[in-house]
Formats: sequence, C-alpha cells, structure tokens
Amino acid sequence: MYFVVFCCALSAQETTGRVHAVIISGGMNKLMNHERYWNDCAFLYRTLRQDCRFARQDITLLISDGGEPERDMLLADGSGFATSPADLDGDGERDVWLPATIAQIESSLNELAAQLTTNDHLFVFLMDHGGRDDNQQSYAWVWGGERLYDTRLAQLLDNFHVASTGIVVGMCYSGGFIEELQADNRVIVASCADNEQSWACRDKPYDEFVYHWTCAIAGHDPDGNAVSADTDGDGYVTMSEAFSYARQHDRREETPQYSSTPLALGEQWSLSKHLGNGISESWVESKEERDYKYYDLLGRAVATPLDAERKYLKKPNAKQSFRPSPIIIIYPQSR
Ligand SMILES: [Ca+2]
Ligand SMILES: [Ca+2]
Ligand SMILES: [Ca+2]
Repeated sequence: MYFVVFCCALSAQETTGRVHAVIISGGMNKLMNHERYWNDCAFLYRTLRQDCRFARQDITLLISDGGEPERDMLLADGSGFATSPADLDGDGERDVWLPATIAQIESSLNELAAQLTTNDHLFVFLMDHGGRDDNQQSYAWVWGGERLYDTRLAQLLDNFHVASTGIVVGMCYSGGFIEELQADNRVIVASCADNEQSWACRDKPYDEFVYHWTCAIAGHDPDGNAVSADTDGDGYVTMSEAFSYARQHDRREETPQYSSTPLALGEQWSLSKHLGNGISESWVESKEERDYKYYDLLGRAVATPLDAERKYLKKPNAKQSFRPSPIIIIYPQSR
C-alpha cells in the first residue's frame, strides 16, 4: 500500500513509470475468428480497466477488423456471423479502433516503442489461431490471413527500451515464441509447447489457458466468482503466480510454458498492485540499487516504505493526484 519512489539518474524531469498493455487478437478472417477470442480480450480488458486500474490510454487494442461494422466473427453457438463489439466493457463507449493486421500491429508497436521510456513497462497479450511452418517457426494468423511470426514480433519488441516486459501468448504452438522473445527483463507465458495445439474451454466460450490466467489476474471469473491465485498472500498476483494458477487449472491437452529473465522478475512482476499496477519495489531495488530511495508525496526523502505509506495515509486526497495506473512513482532526486 505504499508508493515506492526512486530517483532516476537519466531523467531530469518528473516521470511516472507505468505499464502499457497491448492486446492483440487477429482471428485470421470471418470464418476462423471465433467469438471466444473476443471474449478472451474483453475479459482481459475489463480486468485491466476495472481490477488493475489501467487508464484507457494505457491500453492499445488491435482486434480483428478494428471495430468496423462489417461482420468479422463466428458466433460460438454456430448460428452464424456477427460484427465483434467494439465496446469491450459494455460502458457504451467504443474501445476498439484498430485492426489486428500486420501493418497496423507493426505501426502501433513502433509508435509505442517511440513513446515509452526506460521508466515504463510493457505488457503484450496475443491471442489467435497459431501455426508452425516447416522450419519449426511459430506464428499467429492475424487479421487479413497474414502470419505474424515469432521472429517478427521479437524484432518489434526489441525496438522498445522499457524497464521490463510481460508477455502472454495463447495460440496453438505458442511455446515456439518463447525462444525468440526471450531477453533480459522479460517474462513470457505461453499456453502450450512449441509442438502442441492450444485449446478452447469445453464448457464456456473462452480459451482454456488464457481464461484461467485472466481469472488469476482479475481475482474472479467473468461472473464475479472469487478466484485466489495470490499464493503468498502479499496482495499481488505476479506473473509467476498467475502462471501457476492457470497451469494447475488447465483441463486441456496442452503444456503451458513459462520463461523469466532473470528468474526473480516473474516473481515480482504484477498487473494487480493495489494502487495501480506494477512490479514490486524489491525488483527495482536490485536493478537500481545505488540510486534507490523512498520519497513521500511531497518529495521528501524518508527511510522506509512504511514511512512513505504513513505520509500517504495522512493525505487522503492525494490518491486522486496520481495517474490511475502508475507502476512506480518516480521523481528525480532534486525534487
Ligand atoms: Ca466488425
Ligand atoms: Ca467501452
Ligand atoms: Ca502474490
């Protein structure tokens, strides 16, 4: 419940580290774009907005035809096609504006890479049909029937200069993405091994692994029934905890995969921090140990996180002055 503050030697102005989320679901085409992909994305979007307190502008959505009125989705009950709703959380406001084509994915990721800084963190969720070619390279079938290869996604993510990246890939053969995406300060979760298919839930219109993974992050299922994946009870569901929960609850014939570099990152990286989202301070401490300090809301150095929390608690209105989804509040030392 405390704000953790450390100074950044590189920055001369106030910066706010935050997580930016990118949700991608191509679906290939109208015939193949299952309603459950939309459900996976909408559940995750609601989780990020309502449970993890992401601001709207901190989520990029690239979903099938981009919210255009044409029918682009095969209904789960087999009754035909529909347009995938552009309003993911049912609040009456359109959320989806961008199609999940190769061109748009590249353009959006390149734009984001130019905007995010070393104080920021990136989260990428990729759900789709997946394939594997003769060279054992995995890919996702994005909108328009094009292939987004693991190698291409790796290139796009390498353009980012963020502090850390969390990635969830849920397609068939998604485990094949791990080798290409592995890098320092990345934690990667895949729904199956590189030579396996990944499956839908048998009893609900979602995909099995990502359904349980999102339940873990949300702390509840889409109907509001409580889920507890916070194994160590510290109030944060980390990538490691969410993966363990989803793997344990996965009822299909698939072998979920996990990679964290360094290993401790996935045990700290969380989208569900109480006050906004983010990784906890201990990882930052190890990364920025020399420059690490705690500050209260007035920018005065204090000794411990508890001191920072006490100062915070004395200012009940101060909460509103922060962005809805800070990961860590960072001030320069001179503040
Ligand atoms: Ca549509
Ligand atoms: Ca909406
Ligand atoms: Ca925990």
